[in-house]
Amino acid sequence: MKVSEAIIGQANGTDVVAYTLTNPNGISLTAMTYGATITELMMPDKNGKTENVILTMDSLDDYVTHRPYYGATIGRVAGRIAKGSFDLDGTTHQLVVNEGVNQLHGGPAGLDTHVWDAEIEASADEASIHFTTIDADGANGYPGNLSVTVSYTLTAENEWKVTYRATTDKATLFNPTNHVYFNLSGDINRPILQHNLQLNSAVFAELGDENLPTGALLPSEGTPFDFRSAGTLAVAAEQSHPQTQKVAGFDHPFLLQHDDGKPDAILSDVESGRSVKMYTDQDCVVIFMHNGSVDKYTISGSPVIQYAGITLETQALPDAINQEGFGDITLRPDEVYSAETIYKFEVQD
Ligand code: G6D
Repeated sequence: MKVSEAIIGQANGTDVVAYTLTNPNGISLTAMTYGATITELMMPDKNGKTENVILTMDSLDDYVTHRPYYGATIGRVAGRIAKGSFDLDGTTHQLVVNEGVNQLHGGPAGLDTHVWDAEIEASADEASIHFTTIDADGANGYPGNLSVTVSYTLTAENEWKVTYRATTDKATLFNPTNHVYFNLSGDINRPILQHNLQLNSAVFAELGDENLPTGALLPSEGTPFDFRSAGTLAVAAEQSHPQTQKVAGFDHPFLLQHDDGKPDAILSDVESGRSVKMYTDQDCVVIFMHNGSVDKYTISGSPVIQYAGITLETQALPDAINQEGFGDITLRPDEVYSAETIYKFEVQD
């Protein structure tokens, strides 16, 4: 495995380093210390043409200025926390809110705004970037000094492994994810509506006001949310279902069934022959179809189109701390948080 690195600028007064890992099959992954963000995933198509298959901003400054979350490590808590408030061990905590009265993606100074430290580990079969950061007690309103390691590993089997490990000195919350957007066509101006999705999920979480979960977990049978058999994403965007109409597609958590050995999700693009199989130990995957942009910006001189990419954000269900039956996202001093998601890239003729 080949490894290279370069300083690409500064953020928070600190040099930002980008690392590129390349495997023997022509797949390369680039990730930077700002936000422990994956910024490029180059892979061949069925004709051997190598292109970037994720959404990438033009510059580090654009990531800092616009905070698009593209490829970023999100935390302490992915998604929304209603009113930025939660009770833990008899204490009510008020977080710093950054979307109306709610907190989104860990708040205004979330983990995606950190410049992380990084170490490289490489062997013949794989190479890893181990990103580490400390989120201080009280940051964005969260209790506890949180120590986080996120590792990106590229293997000779064409897998991108994302593993998290975290500890805290006080009871806190932790529910991270990676906010990578895939566009397997390699062309950011080709919407992902013709991508195929197969998802091992029979239940999705209903969204209410302010895109907060209502707490209802609904069966996907007979709705645009049922991708147990592969189908095109256009179905979701064009179907007249109240939940897809609400957000012009998906912005929803899907509960995963985890059948041993089967991918939890398969995203594919027939024209390029590219596909990515997703395997995770997390309860759910939030799928957002870039239905709208979080800010006004251009990439290669053009505004980003609707449906320019699709996320597969593996995590616990959003707002779990405030929703009965959504899982436990507390992390305590005597615990070590660990999670893993694997994206395996393939090309079919
Ligand atoms: C919007 O509601 C969506 C989120 O799910 C997404 O993560 C964000 O845009 C980038 O707020």
